[in-house]
This record gives sequence, structure tokens and C-alpha cells, in this order.
Amino acid sequence: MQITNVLMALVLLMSILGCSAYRYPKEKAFAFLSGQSGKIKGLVYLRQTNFGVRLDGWIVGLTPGKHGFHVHTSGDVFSNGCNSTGPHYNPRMAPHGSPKNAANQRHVGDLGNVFANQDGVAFIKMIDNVISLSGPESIVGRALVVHADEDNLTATANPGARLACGAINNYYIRKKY
Ligand SMILES: [Cu+2]
Ligand SMILES: [Zn+2]
Repeated sequence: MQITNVLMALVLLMSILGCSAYRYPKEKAFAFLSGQSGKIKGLVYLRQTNFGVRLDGWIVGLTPGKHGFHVHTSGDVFSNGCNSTGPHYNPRMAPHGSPKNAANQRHVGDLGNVFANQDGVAFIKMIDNVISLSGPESIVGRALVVHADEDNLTATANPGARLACGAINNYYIRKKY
């Protein structure tokens, strides 16, 4: 009898967890990056985790070395290419800085640099706990931008031209429980 009760409780618990996970999945997003030259392309997946937003992806066609990488305010990558994405996403009116800075000492969109290898490929694997994929400071609908030059992670950073960009889009995977 007792085992049956435990099993019943377990089934009930699992169905509750399953339902809530179905209705409120952890947010996921992706961005296709492309640039005017057509040489630079990228794909970045973004997932909300308990430790922040995890970014996984790659960008090809870069020159080897560091390239500034940010969330810019607008997802408009059409009006004027990457230039219509506006400035770094900065809802807290903070100075530009390193992604390692405290949340009020960086733009929310400051993700630092990606590093391209000798083949011009940057593999992206980072977790950032200042950006989010939901709530008042969500970056969904904004844009990821990769620059020609290195971001020196200070207020005087000048990472140069915007080589490629892509709007950040939400998506959901429907799971059966
Ligand atoms: Cu930027
Ligand atoms: Zn910035």
C-alpha cells in the first residue's frame, strides 16, 4: 500500500513538473549573423540557464584574432544593414565595459570579444549572467553584432566596423512528457 502511495505521489509530481515545463519552457533563442560582404556568416544559439544565458555557436569568415561582440539595441538589420541596430543595448545607462564587470559597470549588451582562429572561425561558448531572454531587459528582438576589431573592454573601446549581425529570435521546442 505504502509503495502505491509513493508511486502515486511520484506520478502526480511528475505530471505537475511536466505540465509546468511544457507551459513555461526555459527560453531559447537563435541568431543568424550575416554581413554585407557575404563572407562572414554565423549562427548562435542562446539558452536561458540557471547560471545565465548560455551562447553556443560559430562565426566564419573573420580575420584571425579578437573581434568585439555585443548585443545592440535594435533588431533592425535591414534598414541600413548592421548600422541600423543602433548602439550597444544599455538599459541601465552604464558605461561600456567588460562582460566581467558588475552589471552596473557595463552595457547589458557588452559580451566582450569572440576569438577567430587561423582559419577565421570563431567558436562561441560563453555564459553571461547579465543578459536575459525574458523580462524587462530581454535581448530577444535585439541584435548580435560582430566587429572588425578588438573591443578593449573599457569606456574608450572602438571596435571598428560592424562586420555581421543578426536579430535574436525566440524559439520553443515542444516536448512531450
Ligand atoms: Cu557592437
Ligand atoms: Zn558597450
